Amino acid sequence: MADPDVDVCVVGAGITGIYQLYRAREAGFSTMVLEAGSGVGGTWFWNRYPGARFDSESYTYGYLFSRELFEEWKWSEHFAGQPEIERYLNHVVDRFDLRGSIRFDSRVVEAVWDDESATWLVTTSDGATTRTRYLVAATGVLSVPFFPDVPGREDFRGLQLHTGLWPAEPVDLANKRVAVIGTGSSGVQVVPAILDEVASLAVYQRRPNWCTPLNNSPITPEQQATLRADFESIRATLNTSVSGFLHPVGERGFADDTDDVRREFYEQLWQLPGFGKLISNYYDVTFNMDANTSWCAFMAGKIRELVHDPDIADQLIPDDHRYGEHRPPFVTGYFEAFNDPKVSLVNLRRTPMLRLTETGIETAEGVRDFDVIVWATGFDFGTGALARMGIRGRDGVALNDHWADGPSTYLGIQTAGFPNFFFPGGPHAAAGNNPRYNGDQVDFVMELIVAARDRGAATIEVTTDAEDLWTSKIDKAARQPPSFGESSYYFGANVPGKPRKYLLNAAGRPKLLELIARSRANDYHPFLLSSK
Ligand code: NA7
Repeated sequence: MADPDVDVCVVGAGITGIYQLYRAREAGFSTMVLEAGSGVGGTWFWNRYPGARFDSESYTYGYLFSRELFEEWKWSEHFAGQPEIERYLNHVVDRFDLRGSIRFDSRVVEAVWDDESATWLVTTSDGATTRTRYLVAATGVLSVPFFPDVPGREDFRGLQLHTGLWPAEPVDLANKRVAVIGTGSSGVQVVPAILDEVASLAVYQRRPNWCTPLNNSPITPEQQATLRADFESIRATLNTSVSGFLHPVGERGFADDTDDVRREFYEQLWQLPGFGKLISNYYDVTFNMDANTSWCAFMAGKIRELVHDPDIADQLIPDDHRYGEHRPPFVTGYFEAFNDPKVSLVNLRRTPMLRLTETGIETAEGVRDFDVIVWATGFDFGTGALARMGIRGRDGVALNDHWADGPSTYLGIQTAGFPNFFFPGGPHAAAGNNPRYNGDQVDFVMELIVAARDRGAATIEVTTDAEDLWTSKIDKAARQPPSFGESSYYFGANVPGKPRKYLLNAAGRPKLLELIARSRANDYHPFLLSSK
């Protein structure tokens, strides 16, 4: 019978994978991480486009498992940029001596369960194999860049870049004619960041999003001191809050205030950092249509103030979805960029994109020439990476067949028929500040693996009944406000042919924590820990 090379094989050295490695090593398991990139960081390794930065507060996104780490790392800004994030993750890996357990440039192409030995055989693109007792895919939800199928993409003779695959070496955009396609969180970050450099910038927008100011600022020495002093209370809040943020949840409803008070409240919200505008808003802003319409009217007014050309302003205001129906991006100088004569807006709903040519982009209005085209067109969200790993469970069943109609899971942690396989931070995971929620899942995965070791069990596998129940609960909850809308990528709507199935955890973090506690109290039911 084949013996495993390692106890735990983690795929991906992003935020979740690094934490999984740390916890598995701490628990005394031999552990190896297979990482496709040449460095650590995952999403924060690949998304190195100009302007890439957190829109969760830096100190709420970083790790909380070590007070010393929290105290010694001084984030420079409330919302750190990508280079600082990458430095932080490298610091963590070196500080806890984790680098030696990570094999870089190793993309997993196949992972096959062997019933006989109760192990997974994992193959990477270089042909190397690793046999492991437990396989943990920490492959993230935003890790497979999506390119729309626009005819002629291979004809364009200039440079094409995707925000999610930005090269490590500097890209010279000086005096270049640049097109940015897509106006999600990435597109709206990249536009103002490259504006000064480029000769001209055309923004190809299909649907505008409800963008609000990020309101970033440096962290002052006084704030640094307060953060350190408040570590325990910050950690306690982040470990229990529904969203995984520090922003207090709004307690007043829309009907509690008069128009005048609302206006003043909206002005205060507009000045709040990041997700404060959503979390500290009226508690009913996402599901009371009067509240939503009122807040949207306020934001539309702000956009009209910021953008000088009224026609452009109108086109930047969403008209097809309520606030909170799509993931709201946060911006710094995005709307103002449209006041620069170098910047133009191409409204793809008025003039659809037809094809790329050798020199540029052709729409219904003709061809515009470019030196560089930036695809800010998002990701195959949630299941993209898992679908490309060649995973086969019991009886050779492919994960892609098991999930042909979209993912089915228990707690976003396991799926039936795939023993000893976990995917914290994957489909049915975070509906909030990702590292917090994903960390809850990693902690529970470790607890299960330790329990299996303690009782000499060879396999951990969730029951089909539990998976069906949880998945139907998620699917049902996902179709009721205040969930994201079915036209968002959270339902896979951005990738043609992908099943429309909810990819986050609509039941929320409290439910996840409740069911984890219940499982712990019931001898880990509905996970079966078996000798084989
Ligand atoms: P998103 O948020 O998925 O945004 C992708 C953008 O690309 C969005 O504006 C799309 O327009 C646009 N898009 C997609 N396909 C096309 C085509 N065919 N033509 C024109 N425009 C297109 O990805 P991001 O990278 O910005 O952000 C991902 C996450 O990173 C974000 O949610 C945060 O969690 C951080 P559409 O809205 O579909 O009309």
